[in-house]
Amino acid sequence: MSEELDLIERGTATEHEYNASEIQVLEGLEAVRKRPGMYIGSTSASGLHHLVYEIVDNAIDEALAGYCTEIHVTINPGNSITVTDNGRGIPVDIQAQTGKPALEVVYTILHAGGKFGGGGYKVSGGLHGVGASVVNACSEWLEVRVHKNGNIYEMKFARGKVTQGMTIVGQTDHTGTEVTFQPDPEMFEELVYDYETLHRRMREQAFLNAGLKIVMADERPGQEQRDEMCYEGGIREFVTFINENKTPVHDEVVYMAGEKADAMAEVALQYTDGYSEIIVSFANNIHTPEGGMHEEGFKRAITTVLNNYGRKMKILKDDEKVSGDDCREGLTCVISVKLTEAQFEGQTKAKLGNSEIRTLVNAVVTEKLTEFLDETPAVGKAILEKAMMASRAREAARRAREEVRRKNALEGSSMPDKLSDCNETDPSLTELYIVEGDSAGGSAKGGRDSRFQAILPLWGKMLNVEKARADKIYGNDKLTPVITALGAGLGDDFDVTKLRYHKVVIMADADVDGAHIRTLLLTFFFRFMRPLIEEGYVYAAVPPLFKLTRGKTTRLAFSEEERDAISAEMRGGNHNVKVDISRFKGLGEMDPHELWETTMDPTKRTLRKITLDDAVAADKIFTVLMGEKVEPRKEYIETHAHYAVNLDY
Ligand code: 1YM
Repeated sequence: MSEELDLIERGTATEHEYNASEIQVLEGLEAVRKRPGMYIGSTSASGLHHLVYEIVDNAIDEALAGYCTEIHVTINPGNSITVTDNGRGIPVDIQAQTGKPALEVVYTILHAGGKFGGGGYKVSGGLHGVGASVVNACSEWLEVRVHKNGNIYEMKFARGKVTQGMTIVGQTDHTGTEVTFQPDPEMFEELVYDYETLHRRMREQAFLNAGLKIVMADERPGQEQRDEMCYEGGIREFVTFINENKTPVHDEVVYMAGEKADAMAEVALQYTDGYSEIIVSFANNIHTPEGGMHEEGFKRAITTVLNNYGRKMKILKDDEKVSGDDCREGLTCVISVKLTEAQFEGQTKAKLGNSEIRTLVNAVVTEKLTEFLDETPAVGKAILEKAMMASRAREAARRAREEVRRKNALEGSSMPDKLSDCNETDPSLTELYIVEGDSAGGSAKGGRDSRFQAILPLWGKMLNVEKARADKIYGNDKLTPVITALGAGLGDDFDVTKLRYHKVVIMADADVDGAHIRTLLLTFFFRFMRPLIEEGYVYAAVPPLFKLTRGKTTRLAFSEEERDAISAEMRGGNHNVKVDISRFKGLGEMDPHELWETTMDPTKRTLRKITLDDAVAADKIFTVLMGEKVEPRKEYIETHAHYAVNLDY
């Protein structure tokens, strides 16, 4: 929930002047319709999916309060959503202040929420039930049915307004809440739900709430599918899931938990033989991709514990140390904390600010991890040796880097030979096209606008970086030109502010080889220059697949569906008209002018921004696509052929 919403709530919800304040609060629902972005982030796909999370959050709150064990989320034909739970059911009694059923208040008054019952942690961003009215305001229609007191109570709304007051429509032998809503086409640019997006989120919530059963279903014709998720092991199983295709250093996931005052923390971790670090953290079940105090507490603890253990076991000499980064190489860790007054900070309010949580997590991890290492010395030794290897590799990388710097300084010219740079030097205006193959590179060089577009061709077999450390990357003849051209360093020293181009465009063919080179480059960026992706500087060029010509008219199509649609359109219902269709075989086949016109001209081209809204999913995909295990890769490519080509998350 946004700050503005908070202001509206605090400024108006005074109890003595209820009527006056109610009017202002009701204006608030109008405010949601006027500026939906303030409440659900955006009106694009992300806002559309956010509606589901708001309703599900209410059901999860009910589970946390100890009354609900099962939640169903269904995408209906027509892209409406139904969420049901088997909790107590939203209260239906008449609220003294308003003279209206609590159910109506929850769905029509912005900020209306119940006081949180004892026994659980008050979770979610705000008060229990806050999101319900926001979802209602954003829905063309919404229907809610409550099973309670032996009755089924029903209420209907359209665009936030009551269209059917609360009515008993039948009898029931259980309790629970069922909500169905249709996102308002007047408000959303995107109206089609993505099953995978919802499924990922529901799976995450199932991991975070051990024992809670969540059933996801798609009932749209031709897309029927269903997933049942219930993890008795909670975040332990989350770690196992993330490491599914990796090779663990120790069999068991280490689990640690503790609480103090009104806060609790749990941490699950497992080391793998890989080099990447994955820490996924949550506060009150809300993902905190920017980290914060819980992650800080964890990092401090693990560094101290491993150094102390190493010294105690005489694995580390007296003056020897392993750094924090060394201690986290190959580590997969899930941190979940619950606290009463979570403070969210940072650019996207995705960073936990409560400093008392740092102390708690630090204490829990220090105690429990020390205990674990003492009890399982073989694992302790393996983890410590891994950290020492990381330390040595870091030292080697530093030397390799110095060597590259020294060489550059001696040879004078620092930019790679293959780079055709642009004239502009302000990075916010420039673009680097990384192009597959010398011939496509030639066309791109001929077709570009050299004022602001630079071209770097890549060719031949690239290093698979999945199993490489930074020291192997320096000096690699395929990757060094990329690093040098970008100018922002690598790994620990990557400094995004030194980036020489603010658009880095990967231009590869729309075939298997193209997908391969795109995947390799993205893996490289993901592992060694992650801020480049996180801050939205990486794009994939989208070259057209077909050219359609009728007389003097030429049009381009980017998919087979589009080809068929355009072809029908060009014929205009006339079967005798001839439309000539040719397929672009590859970028290298286009002449410079064609390449500029179709793929590089900023006023006409399509660029796909590579985003990283789910680092866990990205990590899994890269591990599978680039890792050593062949079976999962085959399986992945067979079931996700489409994703393997379109690696945009
Ligand atoms: C499918 C969505 O909203 N479930 C739900 C919501 C509530 C309760 C139970 C509930 C809460 C309380 C007491 C309480 C809500 N109640 C309110 C309010 N599922 C879904 N299940 N009894 C029932 O918090 O004390 C808001 S949400 F405000 F009316 F209490």
